[in-house]
Amino acid sequence: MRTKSPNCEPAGEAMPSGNPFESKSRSSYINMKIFKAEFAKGIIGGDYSTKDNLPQIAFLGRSNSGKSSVIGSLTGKKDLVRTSKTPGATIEANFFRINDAFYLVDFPGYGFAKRSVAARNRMIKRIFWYLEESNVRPKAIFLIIDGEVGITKLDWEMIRHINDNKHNLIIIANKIDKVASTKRANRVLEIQEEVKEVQVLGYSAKTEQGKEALFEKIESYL
Ligand SMILES: Nc1nc2c(ncn2[C@@H]2O[C@H](COP(=O)(O)OP(=O)(O)O)[C@@H](O)[C@H]2O)c(=O)[nH]1
Ligand SMILES: [Mg+2]
Repeated sequence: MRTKSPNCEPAGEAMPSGNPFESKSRSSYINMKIFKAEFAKGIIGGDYSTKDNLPQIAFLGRSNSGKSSVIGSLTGKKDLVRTSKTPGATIEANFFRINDAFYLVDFPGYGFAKRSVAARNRMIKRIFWYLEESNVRPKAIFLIIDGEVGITKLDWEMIRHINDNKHNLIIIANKIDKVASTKRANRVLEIQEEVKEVQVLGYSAKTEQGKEALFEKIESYL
């Protein structure tokens, strides 16, 4: 899966070194390539198993935080992962099989304000159930937040629940392009200080800043 490439330019704008967008092992020139990405299944019920039992990486987050966009930017197939013009519309967890080697699982968002309270609670319960007792445990959970907005009350609840159930957790501060370029690195560090031991990666599904570091992080759990 690891491909050495002399052309592995970091995505996005150049940043000063020692910033949270840079991968930790740049010298290795690791650049995971996604050469195959296909929709495998969408589920509303609780069966997270797949026939091939390949490892799963879960993408969770509030509605509209950019889960689908992040997966679309990683796979380079924006059409594969439908991003919603009507946020909060997706209720399926969608499985994308990558390189015939692992799955990225795009979860329905939680906390969508325009849903009824009952519907919101149902969704949150469903995600809690997944974290506690799903038949397949993900190798890691990438919690997508809006990097400009920061961690919301519901995100905190989710973070606590993810930690209580001893999952590997990484927070993706997405939409970082909305923060002025001079303030981006600091914004990510601010969020990092809030969550202490959980790692935070800055990201933009729009400009693909942070893509290399995110690839590496995903790969480290496979
Ligand atoms: N500026 C900006 N907009 C983004 C980014 N990621 C997603 N969006 C937008 O945010 C909205 C919600 O994205 P979507 O991927 O559907 O969110 P989801 O509900 O979490 O799957 C869409 O209008 C996206 O175009 C990003 O990195 N930067
Ligand atoms: Mg989505």
